[in-house]
Amino acid sequence: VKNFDITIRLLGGLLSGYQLSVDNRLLALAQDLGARLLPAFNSPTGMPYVEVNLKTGKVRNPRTNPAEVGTLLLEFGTLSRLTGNPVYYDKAKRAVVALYARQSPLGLVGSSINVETGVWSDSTSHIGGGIDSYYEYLLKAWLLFGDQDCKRMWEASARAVNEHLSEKVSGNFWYGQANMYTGARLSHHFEALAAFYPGTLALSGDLDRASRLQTSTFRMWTTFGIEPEMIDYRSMTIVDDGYELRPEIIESAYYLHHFTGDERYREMGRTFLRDLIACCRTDVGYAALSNVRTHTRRDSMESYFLAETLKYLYLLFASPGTVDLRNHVFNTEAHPLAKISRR
Ligand code: DMJ
Repeated sequence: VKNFDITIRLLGGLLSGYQLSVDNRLLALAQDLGARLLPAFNSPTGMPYVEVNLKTGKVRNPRTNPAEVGTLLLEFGTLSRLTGNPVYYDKAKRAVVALYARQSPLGLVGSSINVETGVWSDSTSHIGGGIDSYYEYLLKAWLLFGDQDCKRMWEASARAVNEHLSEKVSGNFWYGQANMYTGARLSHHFEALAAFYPGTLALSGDLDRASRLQTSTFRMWTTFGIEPEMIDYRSMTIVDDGYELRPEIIESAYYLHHFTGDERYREMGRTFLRDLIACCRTDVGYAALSNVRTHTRRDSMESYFLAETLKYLYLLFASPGTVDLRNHVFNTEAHPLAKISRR
């Protein structure tokens, strides 16, 4: 299995389910799964291999990315707190520290790294898919566990990202692609996956950048009637014309509404819901689109549509206290995890 996907979807789901139900069978399953995933971390750098065999512990695929290395600490850390066994927290923390130690002097990370050599094989820096939730988890690990190392890593990373990746184009605020060593701008693409960032910025207290970026991403949605997978924000043209039923822009609207109470984020939510129903609804579910221009549908619906897209849409309109964000964080698959004190 892929360590990253199984961790954020299944381990996160089991842990969240356990905390909500206090059904010990879920914690037992989480512990069994966590122990079977641990061999993934047995690399020379401590960063996990992409794949691990749950029966044999055999690992493969040393070429990974920051998201797959850095999006494990909420789940493995919660497992440690619930079981009293520090090994899960320690392995996941060591991995993210090993990655952070390999950032460039500018404070940026690249798109692809080898867990055996620690060498970057792609030095393109951005906040989109493959890097995105690395930043999200630095912030959230500080919020959930009070981890001061994660606080420092988040603050330094957010500064570098703002300095080298953000730009203003025709009055709109965006984040694009740059070389991690030189800061040279490589492209001006914004993908649907990167629309998580206003939510993360809002959670960190940076409501100014959060609201400006959300205004831009909402424009990305409304310009095309639904959100393309990737645009060039200088020309406002489509680079990738699919729509994968993604949650990120809705997730960010939820956080922004939660922290500001501004009704315009619920207005955005009405637009998202209206367009989802018009473009994607079928008799048996909601379909991803292969083309946002023609509304051509794929015969597919990813599980995150239920776990995240609909959940954040619901939460956007639910009463603000439905999930208490002072005591919970959502993992990157929208499973709420509760703060727990160390045993
Ligand atoms: C989800 O699996 C997670 O949100 C992940 O962090 C990014 N990709 C999908 C949703 O788009």
